[in-house]
Amino acid sequence: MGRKRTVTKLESEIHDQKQELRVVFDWMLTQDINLSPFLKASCAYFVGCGSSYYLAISAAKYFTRQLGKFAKAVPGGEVALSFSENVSKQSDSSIAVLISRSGESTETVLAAKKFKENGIYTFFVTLNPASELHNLCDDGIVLPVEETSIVMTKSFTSMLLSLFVITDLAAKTDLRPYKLIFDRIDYFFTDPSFLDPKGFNHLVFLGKGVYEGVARESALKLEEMSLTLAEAYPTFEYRHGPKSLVTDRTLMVIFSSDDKEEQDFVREMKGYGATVVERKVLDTTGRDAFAQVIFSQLMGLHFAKVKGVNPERPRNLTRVVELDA
Ligand code: F1P
Repeated sequence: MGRKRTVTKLESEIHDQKQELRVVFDWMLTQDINLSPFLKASCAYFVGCGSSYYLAISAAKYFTRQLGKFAKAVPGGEVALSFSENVSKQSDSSIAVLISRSGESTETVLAAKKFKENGIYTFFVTLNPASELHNLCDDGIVLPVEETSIVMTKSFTSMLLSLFVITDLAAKTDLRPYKLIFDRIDYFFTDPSFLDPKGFNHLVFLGKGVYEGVARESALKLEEMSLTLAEAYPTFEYRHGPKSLVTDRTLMVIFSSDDKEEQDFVREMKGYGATVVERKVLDTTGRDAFAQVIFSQLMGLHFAKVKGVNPERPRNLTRVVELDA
C-alpha cells in the first residue's frame, strides 16, 4: 500500500478558495462600508507591491469600467519614491486604495504616508488587523482570511474579490452574477497536469482589460513557485515585438473571450507554433477575474513538482518585503 501524500500548507490554501471565496463574498455584504469617498472621488489610485500590485491593476480597470472614473494602479515603491511622477497635483479629490496582505510592506506603508501628506483620502485592504497600514489609513477592511505561506494565493483572490464588490456596491450593480461564478467554481480549478513543463522553454500569460492583472499575477506565480521565467502582457501588446520570441516551444495561456479580435490573435499565435491554452472568461464585465488566477496557481504547483522545486520556499523571497527606514 502506497504512503498517503501529505497536503502542504500552500496546496490547502489554494484549495481552500473553493469555499472561502464565497465566505468572503457573503462577509463583504454584511460590512457597512462607507462608500461615499469612492463615489465622491474624481479619480482612484490602487497601490500595492508584488501580487498586491497585480491585483491593483485588475481592481483599477474594474473600477473604471463600472464607475466610469479614471483609476490608475501604481506599485507602492513608485508612489513612495517617485510620487510626483505618479500622482497628479490635482489629486486632492481622489481616493488612494492601499492593498497589502501583511499591511507591512515598507513601500506600501510609505505610499500611504505620502498620500496622507498630500491630503488624499486613504482606504486599506489587508488581512492583518494589527498592521501599520491599518493604523495609518482613514478607513479600510480587514478580510477574514488567514494565509501563512510566502506565496500569495487566497489573499490575492479574496482581496481582488473584495475590491470588485466595493466597486459594484458603489456602482449599484446587480450582484447576482457572482452567484453564477461561484456555481462554476470548479472551472477555475481545472487540473493543469495535461501540460508537460519539459515541452516548453518559453511561458507567456496574456489578458486584456481587467484580466491584465491576472496575467501578470499568473506569471509571478510560475516564477515564485516553480522558478520558471514567465512573461505577461496585455493581450494585444504581444503583437508589438514580443511575438518574435514565439516558437513551437512556447506555452501561452490566454484569458480570453470568443470575440473575433481575440480569436484572430489566438490563430495567429498558433500559426507561429505556440501551444495556446485558452482560459475562457465567464463574465462579460471581467468580474470573474479574481478566480481566474486559480488555474495559474495550480500550474505553479504542477511546474514546481515536475521540476523538483519547493513551491513553499521561493528562492530569495520573504513573506513581506520590509526595508530599513
Ligand atoms: C506583497 C509581496 C508579495 C510577494 C511576497 C512578498 O506583500 O510583495 O507579492 O509574493 O510575499 O510580499 P503584501 O504587501 O501584500 O503583504
